[in-house]
Amino acid sequence: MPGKQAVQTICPFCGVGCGMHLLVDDQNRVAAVSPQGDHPISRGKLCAKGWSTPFAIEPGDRIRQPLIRTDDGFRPASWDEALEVIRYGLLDILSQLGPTAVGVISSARASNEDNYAAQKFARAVLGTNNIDHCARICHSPTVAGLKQTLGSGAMTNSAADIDSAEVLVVWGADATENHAILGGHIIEAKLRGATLIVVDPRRTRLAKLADLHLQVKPGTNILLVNALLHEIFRHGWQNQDFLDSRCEGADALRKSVRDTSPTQLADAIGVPAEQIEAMARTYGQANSAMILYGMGITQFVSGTFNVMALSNLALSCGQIGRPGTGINPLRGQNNVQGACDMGCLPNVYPGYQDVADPAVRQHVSDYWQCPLPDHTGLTSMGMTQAALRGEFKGLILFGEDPVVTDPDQNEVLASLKALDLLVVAELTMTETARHAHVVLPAASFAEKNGTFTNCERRVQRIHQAIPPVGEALGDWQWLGAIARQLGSSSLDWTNSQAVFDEMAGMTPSYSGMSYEKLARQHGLQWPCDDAAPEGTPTLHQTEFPIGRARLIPVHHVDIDEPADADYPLQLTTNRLHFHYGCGSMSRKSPLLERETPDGILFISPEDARNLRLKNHSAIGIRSRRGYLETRAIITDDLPPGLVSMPYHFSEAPSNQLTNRAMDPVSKMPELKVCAVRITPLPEGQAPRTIQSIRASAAPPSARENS
Ligand SMILES: Nc1nc2c(c(=O)[nH]1)N[C@H]1C(S)=C(S)[C@@H](COP(=O)(O)OP(=O)(O)OC[C@H]3O[C@@H](n4cnc5c(=O)[nH]c(N)nc54)[C@H](O)[C@@H]3O)O[C@H]1N2
Ligand SMILES: Nc1nc2c(c(=O)[nH]1)N[C@H]1C(S)=C(S)[C@@H](COP(=O)(O)OP(=O)(O)OC[C@H]3O[C@@H](n4cnc5c(=O)[nH]c(N)nc54)[C@H](O)[C@@H]3O)O[C@H]1N2
Ligand code: SF4
Ligand SMILES: [Mo]
Repeated sequence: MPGKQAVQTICPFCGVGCGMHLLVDDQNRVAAVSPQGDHPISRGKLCAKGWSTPFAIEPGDRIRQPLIRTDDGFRPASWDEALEVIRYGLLDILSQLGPTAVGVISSARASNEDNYAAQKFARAVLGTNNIDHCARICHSPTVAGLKQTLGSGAMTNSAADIDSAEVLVVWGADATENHAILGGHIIEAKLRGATLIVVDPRRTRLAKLADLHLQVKPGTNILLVNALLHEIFRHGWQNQDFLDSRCEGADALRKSVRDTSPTQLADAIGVPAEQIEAMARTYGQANSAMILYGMGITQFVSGTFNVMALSNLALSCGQIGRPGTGINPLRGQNNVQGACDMGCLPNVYPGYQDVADPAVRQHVSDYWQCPLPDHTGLTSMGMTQAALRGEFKGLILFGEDPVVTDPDQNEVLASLKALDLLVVAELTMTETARHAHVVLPAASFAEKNGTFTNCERRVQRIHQAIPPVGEALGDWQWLGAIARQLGSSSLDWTNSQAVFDEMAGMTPSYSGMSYEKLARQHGLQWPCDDAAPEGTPTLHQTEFPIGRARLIPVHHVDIDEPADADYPLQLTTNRLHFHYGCGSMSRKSPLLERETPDGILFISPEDARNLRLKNHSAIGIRSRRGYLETRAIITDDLPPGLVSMPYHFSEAPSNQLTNRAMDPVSKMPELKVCAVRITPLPEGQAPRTIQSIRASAAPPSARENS
């Protein structure tokens, strides 16, 4: 394209990690994108969000310089002044309450370099393991569950395996909406003759194409796995050689599913026994079968057990360690795999090295040349809850919008208000940034160098295409500036390559990687080390990191808040293809924005009839925690009794309603099901935004202040 420069990079939205070029015009703006034709996953394609990248980062409403809170809003400030406010605030809290009262929430949207810097900042500069990020409410049960059963909590296989699998099981994932390019690969696999099985309470697009759709009741995943295992063992479809040579615990597992026959459990699961038997037959007898799973497994109080159940199923049939098989968590954010790998978790250093292990701690302490805290830190919601108890006072948060994306919005707001210091580094003024004491301007992915790690463990380079907007800095850079204010030079790198090299020097699974090697091909899949210098597309081929895989029997756990007389409908939350996360990037695109109205609730024709709703009727929705108003869309994709809302809309945020009851192992809140009551709004009355509902409910004095 004449007058335009094409810079090779990776899509900044989801974990598929599609390859794109940013086309930069002569005024140094990203004018357009084009797909990378030779990219191994995206193969010359992008989804609607990828194509809309220029809108997501455009300079119009970007934060251009630091902002400091005043009585009636924010005032622009210099970096020096903002850093001084942060230094003063942090030192004040540290001197009064010590390092357990401060912490960092980092960003799965930012680079590996940014995330490495964030956890090093928390540990080496602040002296705390209070470091976490959105994986907590996404795939933390995967990290916890697969670590126990396989020794590694990542996708075992690669996206390319979708092309060769004989059977594809899509379990609690809406891949055509949320991993669109992979969703396309799944459709292609179906067209070439693969068998497609979908397990989902909603009739997703893939469910409509599937050979078998098990429309389960929400929260019954373990029952279904155990019924499948019962059937598989009964018919001898298990892979006994694999169980004998590579696993432990097979006998106990087999005993635990003795009384879980499809006929016994069909009613509880909500599908006919014949469907369960058919699924067991297809999966149990497949030569190669690949499980792809998502939030329909993890976002439950039973999240970790759900993941372990899937692991039991794949291991029992020996569907792991070969091409076209595996247990594959579809990691969500563009760099959530990387943010976990970098150790932005309260219990592990980079490469999942345990902070509680004294030998590991000594090693990291020697590498960083500083003392390190010895106890596990708080999770993200652990920090906000400690804030409500007055035990946690200072939070540095970047690239997340918990006011919109964490469960139980009213409690999130109360906890942010309880902080003495909230620093938010963002691209735009998000709902969370509005509550900050200091807002810092962050550079977008187009304005910095670095790496993202996609869902199949592929570490890929992003290249700076344009200068940062205004005075924005990359996240590792402003973190380094705060560290220097606090007298530490431990984040003083000269460029992103230096950050990467330091990280690779302490992260075994990245130890064979360098920017030079990553540039030679389309990235490298970890582990990449002396034993596997070209990376590892398929994990666990000959052994597991823990030697033999562990089969651990798991039993059904009830959902925390079933429907009852007061709140008679179950609400689940999902995503829309055209919007992303809190919406702060995707909703800047007029093309994406025109595809959906502002906030919606999907409801079955039967429930709509009972409530006398028409399509697009205005409704109020109440749960035990909150209330909001929106419009109903009637669809037979949902069964009676279940309604569904996306969570992308800050004016109708489904997280007003959601339940923060947590999985005791991973601390994952139950975002996938809570109980609600719906009332039609009077004829002619439009739904109010949550902001106006809040303003009208506030006492007059509070109204004047807001
Ligand atoms: N367009 C778009 N794409 C995205 C995102 C986005 O916001 N927008 N976000 C990204 C992120 S962060 C993530 S984590 C991924 C998430 O991608 P997905 O995992 O696909 O996310 P969800 O749509 O939240 O939930 C998946 C499915 O779980 C089903 N489900 C609910 N309860 C149950 C149950 O009990 N059992 C089973 N088997 N299924 C159940 C829901 O009906 C839904 O279809 O998407 C990523 N991609
Ligand atoms: N009800 C309900 N709630 C959910 C879910 C659900 O299924 N249901 N899913 C949960 C899941 S899986 C997830 S992952 C979370 C996601 O929750 P969040 O992580 O809060 O959501 P995002 O929209 O990805 O927010 C990322 C922010 O990062 C900013 N950003 C992008 N790039 C950069 C960068 O390089 N630097 C900085 N500093 N900022 C940047 C963007 O402007 C955006 O505002 O939501 C969770 N919430
Ligand atoms: S599938 Fe994901 S990575 Fe690919 S273009 Fe769409 S949002 Fe970007
Ligand atoms: Mo996620």
